[in-house]
Amino acid sequence: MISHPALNPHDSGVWQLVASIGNRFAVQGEFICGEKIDSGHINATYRATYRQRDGSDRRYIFQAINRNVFKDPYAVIANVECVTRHINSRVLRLKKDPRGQTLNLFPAHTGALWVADEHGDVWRCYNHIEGCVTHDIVANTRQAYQAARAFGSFQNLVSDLDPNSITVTIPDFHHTRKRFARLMEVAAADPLGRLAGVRAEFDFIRRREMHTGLLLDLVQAGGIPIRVTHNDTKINNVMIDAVTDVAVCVIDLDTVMPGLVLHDFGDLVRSATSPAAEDATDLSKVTMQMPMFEALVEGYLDAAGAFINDTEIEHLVHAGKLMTLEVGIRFLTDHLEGDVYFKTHRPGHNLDRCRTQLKLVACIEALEPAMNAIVDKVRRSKSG
Ligand code: GN1
Ligand code: MG
Repeated sequence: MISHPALNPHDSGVWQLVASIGNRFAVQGEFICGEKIDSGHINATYRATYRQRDGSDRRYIFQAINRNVFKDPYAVIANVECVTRHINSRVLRLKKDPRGQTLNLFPAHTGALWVADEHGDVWRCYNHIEGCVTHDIVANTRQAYQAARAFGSFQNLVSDLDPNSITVTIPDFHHTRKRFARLMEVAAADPLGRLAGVRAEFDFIRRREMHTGLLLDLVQAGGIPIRVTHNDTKINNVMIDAVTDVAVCVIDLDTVMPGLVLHDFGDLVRSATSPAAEDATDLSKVTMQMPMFEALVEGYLDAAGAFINDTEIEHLVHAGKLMTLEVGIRFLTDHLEGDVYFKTHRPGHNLDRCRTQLKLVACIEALEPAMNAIVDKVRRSKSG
């Protein structure tokens, strides 16, 4: 369900909408144009261009927070503020950032970092990261390496932030065991009678219940720590320089919460190793590309080497399988519930998405020993 029926992308009122939201933020210049950005399954996102006094153009992102997903949008904004402020101060100190290409929230005229509109939607404004693109599918190993390094550096930059300073905005977001249990509940109720059509997918998931608790048990046993993590490290959540393929910064910080770095790495494996789209219908195109996986491990360990522990490294492959399974579970649950969580663009969209995930899980299972051998090789090359 999209929580913004008034914001239909085909609505000719897009410009007026963007201009009127923009008016309420402290952005400089004269409004030139606005457009909807159709990326992401959750929020409504717009880009606006403002002409400056010197004739140059400056762009901003306005985003309405999906209230169905984020019950407390103000807590989301507070988390984002905390993390961007922390990262910006560290980036300025450590790395220098001459182009100012980090994510920043812009204040409203009220001084707050948000604007609430007449529909009750809560908006925020970010600078637009210039010269960059996002990729739904990784085109080459350089992009995979760069994306993994970017998320590893992000984790590194927030590694000295107290997890208690971040609010849990979606409880149990990556509690895979609970995600599994929820699917079982919804399947038992089968509110729309869709279960009969998804028996194969449902049984595939059911046979893998034993995987859902392994990392949770390791946390309980003290083997892996809770850190501040991104929690939505899908490949299109990293801005990549359009010319050089260098990753410039990670975006979509809404799900930053206390969590496991393995979930972040696992979601990269899920989203950056297959050459097929997440909603592809030709499942023969969904494969695990080992060179992409190797590039992810390289990039990730180059950045995360500073803080990651051995148990975490030993579970990188498991994490990839787990996150792919978890998202498959979530897509199937949403399909059975009537597509109430993820935005969909066609009937059966969530089921198609679920099928690509399960196909990728099967590919990972077939290659698990080889993938673990790659992790070992890369790890040895870094310590040697
Ligand atoms: C959603 O917003 P987006 O499209 O980056 C979802 C992720 C899923 C992803 C699947 C808050 O991410 O958890 O992994 O779709 N975000 C939320 O593509 O649920
Ligand atoms: Mg998101």
